[in-house]
Amino acid sequence: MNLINEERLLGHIRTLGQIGIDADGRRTRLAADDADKAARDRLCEWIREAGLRLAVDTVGNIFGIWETPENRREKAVMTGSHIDTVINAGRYDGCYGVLAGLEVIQSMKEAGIRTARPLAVAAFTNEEGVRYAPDMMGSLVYAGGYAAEDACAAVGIDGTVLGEELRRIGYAGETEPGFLAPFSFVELHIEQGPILEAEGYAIGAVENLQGISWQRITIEGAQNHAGTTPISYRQDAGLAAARVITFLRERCLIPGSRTVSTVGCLELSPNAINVIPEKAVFTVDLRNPDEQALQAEEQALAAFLSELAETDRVRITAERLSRFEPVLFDEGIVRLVEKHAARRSLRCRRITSGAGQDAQNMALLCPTAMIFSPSHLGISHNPKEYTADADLLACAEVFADVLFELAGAKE
Ligand code: HGY
Ligand code: MN
Ligand code: MN
Repeated sequence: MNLINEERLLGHIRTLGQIGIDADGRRTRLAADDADKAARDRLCEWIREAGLRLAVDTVGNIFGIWETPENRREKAVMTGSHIDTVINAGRYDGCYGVLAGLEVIQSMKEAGIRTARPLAVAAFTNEEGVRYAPDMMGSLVYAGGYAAEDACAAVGIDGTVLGEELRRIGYAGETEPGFLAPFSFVELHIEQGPILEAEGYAIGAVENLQGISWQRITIEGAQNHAGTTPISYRQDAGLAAARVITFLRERCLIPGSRTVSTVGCLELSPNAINVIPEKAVFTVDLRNPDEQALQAEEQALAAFLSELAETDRVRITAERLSRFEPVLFDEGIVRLVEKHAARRSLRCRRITSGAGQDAQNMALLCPTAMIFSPSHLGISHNPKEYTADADLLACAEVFADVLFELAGAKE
């Protein structure tokens, strides 16, 4: 049985993908900014059109809920993801999962299917964490891992406060986070990596997710003249930052290492061509599927920083921005994904999520797993992010089958 309205799903992905395109043609919807508001408004319209109950919680998480008098006392089968983006983003990251979840629920409702459990789709606030840390914030609050007050007090990279921004855009909801107790949670997402396509798989059954460590490092040296200052006199914050960046890459290249690390933000001041930088502020994103190995990476970096402070005569401080341990997903749901993929003759492999996901927080509450669709050339967090319509739809059908079975649905 094919449950979804293919044209409607693809149309929603296209429409949402057009929201937040700036003057330079870059798609950017940072948490609680005006573009995020526009996307939220559009999603809420679609939730209402689907005839679902709309709810917004105190940290702006949006929910579309389908419940009947017969099943409303049961725990809900939940799905969801995010519609906020990184800077200059693709159109599928997060949005695919939210819109496919809405589509499956709406199609079940329209087909007169009866379910033993309510179904709900969520769009979680600030999954990307670009404007406010930590990332995966809305689902972390929902799962009880972070206080709503702390989330609302978060100060952004632009000096704004999340709670005020949510009020400004009209998404500081009344509902308490965690109001819906989930029976299970399944998130559909693009892989954002190259494996499925490169190995010829149509779908991924995500069995685990790697740990993430985010820090902001500040290095303070001495501002001085680029021409007159002898090398031996220099306390060069820019050079010290460069040494950290190369150190991080060397750690990843150690044979057998599964660590990936990224310095995505870097600011030098005073940022003038002929002035030795007095200050470097940059972010470090460290990831590893094994918790002990991730801790070892954090310790190795800390040791390197204290040695560097000595050798380069600079002052170094590190601030933790967010930290998530690796997560194992629910074996039962992973097997469900494999079963329905096989029934649809789709080549499926088990896979690790390299990206952080809202599902990793929902796993704190209930049996949880994810489904990946292939990403062309593994490109993501980039406007060239692409998944063929046929792949989007095939994975959405398996996703529908899994939700159908978890919800105890009857035609
Ligand atoms: O950073 C991540 O892994 C995700 O895109 N939030
Ligand atoms: Mn995502
Ligand atoms: Mn992302």
